[in-house]
Amino acid sequence: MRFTLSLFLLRMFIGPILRAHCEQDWSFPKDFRIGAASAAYQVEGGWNASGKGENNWDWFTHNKPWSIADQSNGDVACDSFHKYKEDVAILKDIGFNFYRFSISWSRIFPTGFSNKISKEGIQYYHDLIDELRSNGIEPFVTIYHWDHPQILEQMGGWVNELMVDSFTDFSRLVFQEFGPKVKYFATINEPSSFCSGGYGGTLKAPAWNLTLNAEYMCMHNVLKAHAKAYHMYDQEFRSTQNGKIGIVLPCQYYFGQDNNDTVTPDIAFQYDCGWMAHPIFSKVGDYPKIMRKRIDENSRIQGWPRSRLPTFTQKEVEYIRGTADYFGLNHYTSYIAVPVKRETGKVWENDRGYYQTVDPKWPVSASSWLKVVPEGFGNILRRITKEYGKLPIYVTENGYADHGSLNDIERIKYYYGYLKEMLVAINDGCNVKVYIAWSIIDNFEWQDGYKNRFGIVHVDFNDPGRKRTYKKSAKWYKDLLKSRKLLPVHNYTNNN
Ligand code: PNW
Repeated sequence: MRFTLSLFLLRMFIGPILRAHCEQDWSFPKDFRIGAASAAYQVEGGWNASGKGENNWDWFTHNKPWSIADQSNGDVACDSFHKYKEDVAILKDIGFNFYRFSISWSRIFPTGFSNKISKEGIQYYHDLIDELRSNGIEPFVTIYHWDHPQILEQMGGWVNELMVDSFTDFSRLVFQEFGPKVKYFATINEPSSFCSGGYGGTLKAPAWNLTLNAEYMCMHNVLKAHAKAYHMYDQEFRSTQNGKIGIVLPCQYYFGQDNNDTVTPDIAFQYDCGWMAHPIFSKVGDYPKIMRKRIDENSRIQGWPRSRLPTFTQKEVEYIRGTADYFGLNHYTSYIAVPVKRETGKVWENDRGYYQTVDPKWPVSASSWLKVVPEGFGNILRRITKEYGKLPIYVTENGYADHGSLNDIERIKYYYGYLKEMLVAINDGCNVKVYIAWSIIDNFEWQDGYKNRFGIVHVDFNDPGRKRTYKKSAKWYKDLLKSRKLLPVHNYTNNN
């Protein structure tokens, strides 16, 4: 009894002192800015409000509901179309510096084309931006986060080069209308997610499942569309609006099967990240050499008349190269890249020559693709810096999925681990200037519907009022933003 009591006292009093000494002071640099994110289709709802046109995700979820885990859709979602003031109040109360959100294309161009503009659609974004600014929160606008007018999808979507001009028209309107009040733009969110998931696979709209074919064509047009919007901003808007514009790329980290294999992780980096980043951020531009070589070779062996990986002209290579003021990085998880043996003259497996797996020891999340690997975050920041130089990196998304618990300690642990690795990477010389958490509120998680939740604020999707409730992680962020320091997880594990 005596022994237990003294042990208890020892833990009560000595523990915190010991911990305080062992824990480093993880402060954020002075000019570092922290925000939270969402995307139009995932939060807005109001799918046909105020004359909004039908988009590809409206069509996909209404016509192929079996594609979504809980057969749900974004018709109402978080109802942020009506409740945006509440969202802004939450952002302000937690203390975020940034709000990254996207513009619903078919809310602005209901017919899909730029000759008919919805005044009400535009007004919604003016109201949201004004509300943010009057509360001291910097708006960060993603022009395109996966939803486009369904008519454009019927015409082939991103596989049709027509999309390049359609996207440019949409971007021009966004700059004209919102540019005077918005200093941070991202053209397109995560091209590989919808090119591979939507045109190459079945996970995202339109689920064409044309693997290793349509996804390359999609990316080709995305890169052209991005570059065209960037040049337009440069030539027509930058001098008066003076903002920053870039693109948001998902780059995960690849470890080798063992420490001796440094080659396969490198190849995996080029396929996962370089496919989008090399044409824009490398000194020479164009697709990574390894992709060119392996896909050209596979296409030849398979009897295609030309490579399935399209080619840019030298003029196009130059036009796309350097079209970003920052590197927008979405990072969530890591993988292990395992090489696949190949005989001369045979095809490279998956065009890549490796497959990806995970370490069973990595902690899991509610999303099957998301394992918790904080050191991978530091590694990818250092890898991007090494590969593309010191351009500022904005972490535009990072977050953790569970099933919606308010007591979300695992999410706090995730954020603590990942942010700590980011601070180490900054210390190592990575030029990271912005960090944006995904997501401010629970929302429509694409093919996972409302089953998997990324919010630091809970949303009750059974309540017509879509009540918002802070999770523990929201309180953690509030304390972090006040102190501008990483706060130890153990302070939040008790019921405080
Ligand atoms: C992002 N991966 O998608 C999207 O930008 C968000 O809209 C989405 O809600 C969020 O992450 C969570 O899923 C990703 O496989 C999808 O590594 C897949 C991956 C990463 C990001």
